[in-house]
Amino acid sequence: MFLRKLGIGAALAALMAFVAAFAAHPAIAQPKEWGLGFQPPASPVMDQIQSFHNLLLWIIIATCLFVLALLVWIVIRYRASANPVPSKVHHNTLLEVAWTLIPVIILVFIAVPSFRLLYFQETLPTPDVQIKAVGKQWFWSYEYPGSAAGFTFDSLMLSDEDAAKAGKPRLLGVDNPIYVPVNKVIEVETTAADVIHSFALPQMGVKMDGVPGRLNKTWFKATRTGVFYGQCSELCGSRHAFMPIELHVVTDAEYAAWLAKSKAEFAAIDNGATRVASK
Ligand SMILES: [Cu+2]
Repeated sequence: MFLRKLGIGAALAALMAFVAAFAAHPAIAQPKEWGLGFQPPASPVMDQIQSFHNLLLWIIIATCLFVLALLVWIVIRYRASANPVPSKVHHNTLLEVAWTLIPVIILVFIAVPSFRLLYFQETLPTPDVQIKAVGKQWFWSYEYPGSAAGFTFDSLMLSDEDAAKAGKPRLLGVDNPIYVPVNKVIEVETTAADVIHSFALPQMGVKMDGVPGRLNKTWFKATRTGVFYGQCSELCGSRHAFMPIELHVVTDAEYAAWLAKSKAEFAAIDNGATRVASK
């Protein structure tokens, strides 16, 4: 009895430690060991993706439990020893209508929030900032277009030693991160120079293929400041796993400072010449 109590106590303590670990890091911006579920969302789209995921999870759990219960019931109730003479009955109109209609109703119930989310993701609001991400084997090039601040730069993964020195996570930290202002609509144009890549930032709910010769568009609005990591999510060759994305979400003032610094550092090679500058 005492041991049992101790076991429950230990389990409770472990659970509380687990919850506390989560609570202590409400804005973990990268994958972590023993992580379960999504990283904490940081954009309205990801918020909705997560609630839709949670809704689906309950539907899936209920469906699995129902099917499991049916299986267990049939295996026990109709086993050979308990039911030596099997029934030869087949076709039951009511049952057949039910097992067709009920799944249809479940699917329609899922379709409504699913389409609503799809429209929300696919309808681009008027952007405050535009970024172009060009996938290359195996790094990202970014363009910040516009006649006032047009510039472009490459962003490569840091080596293990450099990442450790910079205090960045291994395989995720890059030499030149991208910066965006918080609470602003960021439009991301994606394309690629060689093979298909995919620009993915889990906490922003962004995953968009970069296809050579094509320009895809997606958007996000970061709801809090911080550093967020993503990775190329389309198998693009031997170093596919080593072209991470490092995003810094900062305040307007910090963004303006970074923009001025980067313009000087990376030189204005775009300068509005390759595209119509936004007014
Ligand atoms: Cu890639």
